[in-house]
Amino acid sequence: DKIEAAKRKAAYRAVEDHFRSDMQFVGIGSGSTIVYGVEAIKAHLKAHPPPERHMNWFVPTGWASRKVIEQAGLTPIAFDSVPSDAMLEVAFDGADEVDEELNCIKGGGACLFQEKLVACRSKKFVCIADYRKNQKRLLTNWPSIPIEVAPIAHASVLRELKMLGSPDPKLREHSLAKTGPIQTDQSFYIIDAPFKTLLSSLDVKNGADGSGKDGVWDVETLAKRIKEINGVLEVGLFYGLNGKEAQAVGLQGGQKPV
Ligand code: DER
Repeated sequence: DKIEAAKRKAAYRAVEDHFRSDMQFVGIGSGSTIVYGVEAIKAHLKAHPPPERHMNWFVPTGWASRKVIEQAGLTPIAFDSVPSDAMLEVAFDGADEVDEELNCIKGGGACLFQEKLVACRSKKFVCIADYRKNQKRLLTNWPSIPIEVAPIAHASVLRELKMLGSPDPKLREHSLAKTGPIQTDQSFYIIDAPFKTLLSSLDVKNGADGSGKDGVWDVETLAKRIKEINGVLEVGLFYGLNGKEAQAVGLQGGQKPV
């Protein structure tokens, strides 16, 4: 259908523009869009075989991501098995929402901790997102910020988030498959915290105040404040820039998250 076609087109374009067969370490994100990204990488390797004896290693961002790599017949390598002095040439991943500066909300799939770990260890982070994700500001369409927290701290993190202006932060429960909260690949919990639409750094440059007055924040300030809360492992806000490129088939481009 239209959305799947858009995801596939964005994925093939992202791989065409940013993947080369001679790359050694490539990060693979989580979610449904990245499946098309892996399919495109597989096709690329078939059409452009790597040099003799060259090894392409793919770094997953969680259990599901590893399965996608294996099912495509590609070779996974655990993040902590990559030589410590090596950077990944590129990481491909999806997002739940992307703003005009390519800041992202991530964590819809509860994999944000390893996704940010892999993205930040890559020379380039390529976000593959179809037109639905593309908004002027974050929290326009996607309702809340996913946050990974230590189970023992979840109640105190909820309280702190309310003090930062989140009207109704919630532990992510699995309505169908499991009673009680979902657990991540780190056996942590996810809190989804709604906030007012997040200002971009462009808004701030134009004089808007994102310091949290009346619950209005800019992406970077809020991400840092949430990350500082005791018990928070990671926040599903990817921000920072190093060049960007918006494609007709959907947003994808180089972005260095902080
Ligand atoms: O959790 C994430 O950040 C994922 O990238 C995910 O939310 C994107 O999922 P989708 O590609 O299925 O929309």
